[in-house]
Amino acid sequence: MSSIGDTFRVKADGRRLGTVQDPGVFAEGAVWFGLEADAGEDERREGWRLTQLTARAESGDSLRVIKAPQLRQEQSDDSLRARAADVGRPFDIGAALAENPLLTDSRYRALAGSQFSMLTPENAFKPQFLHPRRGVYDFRDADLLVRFARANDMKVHAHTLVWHEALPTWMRENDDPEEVRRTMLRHIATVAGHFKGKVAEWDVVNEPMSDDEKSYTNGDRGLRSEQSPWFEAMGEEYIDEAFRAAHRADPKARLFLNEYGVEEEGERWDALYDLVERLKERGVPIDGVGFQNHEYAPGDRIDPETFRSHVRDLAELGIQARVSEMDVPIGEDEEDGQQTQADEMAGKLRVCLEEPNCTSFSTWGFTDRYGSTADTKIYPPRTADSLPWDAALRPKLAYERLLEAFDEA
Ligand code: 9MR
Repeated sequence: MSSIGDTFRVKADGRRLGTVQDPGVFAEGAVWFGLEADAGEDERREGWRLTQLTARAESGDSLRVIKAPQLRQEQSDDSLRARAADVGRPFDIGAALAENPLLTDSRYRALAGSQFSMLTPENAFKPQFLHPRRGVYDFRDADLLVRFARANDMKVHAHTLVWHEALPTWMRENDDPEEVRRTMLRHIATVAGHFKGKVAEWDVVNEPMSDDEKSYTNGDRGLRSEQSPWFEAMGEEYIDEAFRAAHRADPKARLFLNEYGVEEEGERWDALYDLVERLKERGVPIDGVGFQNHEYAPGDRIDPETFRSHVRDLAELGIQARVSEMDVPIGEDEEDGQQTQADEMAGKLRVCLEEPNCTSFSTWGFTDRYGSTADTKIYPPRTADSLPWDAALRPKLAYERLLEAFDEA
């Protein structure tokens, strides 16, 4: 890879593969090497081991090895978190954060530590990364995020203990129900135990509701079945067991169930509500429900009042709510899209601020520079446009509207 002006040239085995726009990777005059040795969840591979890495300076330049950067960031009165601190009750403003930009991009780091009072690890707490082989745990990236939070007085909303995605291959391989149950319980005990006292909240169960029409009529009560090894092995009871195990491991952590597509009316929301009601009846220690609020398509834009009615329904059950992963792509029409994005985000924040059982508002990332809605499968890759800061880390209209929503509260 070579960098010429604001362009990268990529070569492999002497062949030119193409060029990509440099979003400022070398702006700080430093290069960070990152290597992924995990075989991922798709393929059965043994993985590999790096034994040597050589860096060489060309034509008389010198090389210096940099250790991890300073984690503590300067605070400012003019920030989302300063506004959230003035709400008059505990209320957190958060974003999903990733360890790589946190280490390598000082402007990302500065905004992350000064604008938010809460962080959700975007990927680092997922079983795929924390528990790559049976009984082998790797907490390094996750611990870095916890240290960053601590250095900046931020809470950690940990994500996630039990999900049907982001699993290491070995976790999917077993189909003895008793073994699957033991795996889940051991994973929760070890992971929630490791972070005991260091995280404020957990998404204990992520996305348990089904996308398949049939699940709402065939007796599965709207729960995701075949894709989930946990449901396959234990039925609905996996949810009870997961919450009980998380509570045993970290009794002070607030425990959430996190879901998408339940902001709107419909059988998905009804089924989720019924599930929470059953959990409460059975004495399961669930504290709250996260509404992800991904608005990937125009049809995902749900009237804030509908969302409010769901938050209130949960209040009656003694359950908290939060906006957990909001992002709103702006689409084709730039100007219109910016406005819509700002209105959608501020509308949900306003409701959350007005409903006493709504405890936090988080976006999924905060800058388009590292947004999860980027399309890297096409060439040239398309950057995300769904978050309150743009790819150059400039605040967008959405950021201004979020600040205003706090001021009106
Ligand atoms: O943003 C995350 C992306 O980097 C991961 O590849 C993906 C699979 O683990 O998960 C994304 O985050 C998801 C979150 O964990 C759960 N709700 C939907 C989020 C966006 O896809």
